[in-house]
Amino acid sequence: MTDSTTFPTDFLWGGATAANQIEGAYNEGGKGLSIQDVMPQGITTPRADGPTDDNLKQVAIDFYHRYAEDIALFAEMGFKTFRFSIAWSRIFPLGDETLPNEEGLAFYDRVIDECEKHGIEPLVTISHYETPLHLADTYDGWVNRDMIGFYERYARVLFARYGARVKYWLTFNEINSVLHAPLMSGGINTPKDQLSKTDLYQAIHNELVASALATKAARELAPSAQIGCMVLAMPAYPLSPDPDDVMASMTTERTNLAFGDIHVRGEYPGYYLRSLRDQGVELVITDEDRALLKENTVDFVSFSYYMSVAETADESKRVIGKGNIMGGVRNPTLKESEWGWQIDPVGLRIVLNQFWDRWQKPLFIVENGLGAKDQLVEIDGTKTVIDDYRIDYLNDHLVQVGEAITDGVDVMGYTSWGCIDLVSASTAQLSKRYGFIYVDRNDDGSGTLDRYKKKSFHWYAEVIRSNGASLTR
Ligand code: BGP
Repeated sequence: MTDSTTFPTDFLWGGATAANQIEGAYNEGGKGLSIQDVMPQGITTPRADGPTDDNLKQVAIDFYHRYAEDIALFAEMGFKTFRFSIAWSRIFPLGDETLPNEEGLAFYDRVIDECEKHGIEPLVTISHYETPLHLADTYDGWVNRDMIGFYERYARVLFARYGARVKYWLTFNEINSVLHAPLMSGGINTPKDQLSKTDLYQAIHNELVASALATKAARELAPSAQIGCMVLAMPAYPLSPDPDDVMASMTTERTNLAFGDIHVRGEYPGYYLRSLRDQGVELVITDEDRALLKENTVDFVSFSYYMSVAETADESKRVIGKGNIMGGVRNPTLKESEWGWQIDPVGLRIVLNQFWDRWQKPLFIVENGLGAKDQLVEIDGTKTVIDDYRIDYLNDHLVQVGEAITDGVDVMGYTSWGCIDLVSASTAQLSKRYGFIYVDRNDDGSGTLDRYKKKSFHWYAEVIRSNGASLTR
């Protein structure tokens, strides 16, 4: 048992989702197409030319029509917060228009109404892997500087409309993932193997400036809002104590840490500038960009954490494992999930301490969870899933969050990923389930879409009710 005072009384317990993975209704309510509508198999295959019927995201779990029922279930678990994203193409169907789509805005009014009804604090991601397709096709996504203006206009519309009701905002989901998944993360249409380093790093710069501009806009339009960056956290341990391995692990970690450094400190770190020079990359950075980055740093740092990796300077020992978008060198000491993601609860404590030591900003774990195959069973006439494996994963990670809090780390909250089953980002499967709530839909699209409470539903409700005291060590 953890000490019941470990978690602060205002700790934001909850769950996380993204529009394209739950909403469905891909062509309703005036919504335009997004890049997800041409990614029927996630990042496992090249994009399609247009929407195809095999794309589970066209219906997803039909949150667009069932949001009230779903948010009521979250409330039943005692959620203090619910993380969702706004589909950019519902608000600006093409992305480069000047006027927003009122029907899209009204949908999120209703979602926020429902959260308020249950006393749930919305946590909104402005851009979560769902760039309007037109922006990818016409501008090559974030490679083009015009994107900064389109994003700023979109963010301003959101702050003006919801700023008084939504306190917590994230500018870009896993902003560092653009290094590995340029289309999904950066709306970049040029295939990864044809994308120049200069275009890739210019896209990153453009996103960072846009993130700063969103922070600036929030200060004007939604003064009570708090703005966070969101990074994919994946510690890279040295595979051996050889100093070359330690240096290699530091270099790998810095490819991710740079994004937090820039959001928190407002400038490019020296190691990042050196890496650009070493790669022969020259960026277009204006004095105005520099000032924007410096003057509009974030209020908090949020991150996803699923796994760690190892790193080594010895090419012959670089055995690459699977993993969240980027993966890395396999750690022989860890077990892995059915999808080959290595499971490392202590890594979460390490990340929390590292980020706190480095940035001294409140930290928010906005994604963590286990993708697993579930078996729906009937017990005493009630359908459920006995998901002890998921409970164990979440319990062990939350115990480490408690340890980090005891270490003195300022942790704002924890939203487990896919609190209701949803379509996977990387593989676009529904059978890779993360939820406390089972959704009856299969990879072939069959199913009733009915919702069932898993064993973990009741377990998480008790964790929240007891503010972490019910966790088992
Ligand atoms: C993160 C994404 C999410 C989510 C999660 C799990 O990278 O932010 O959108 O899907 O990983 O990954 P997957 O769906 O591939 O299992």
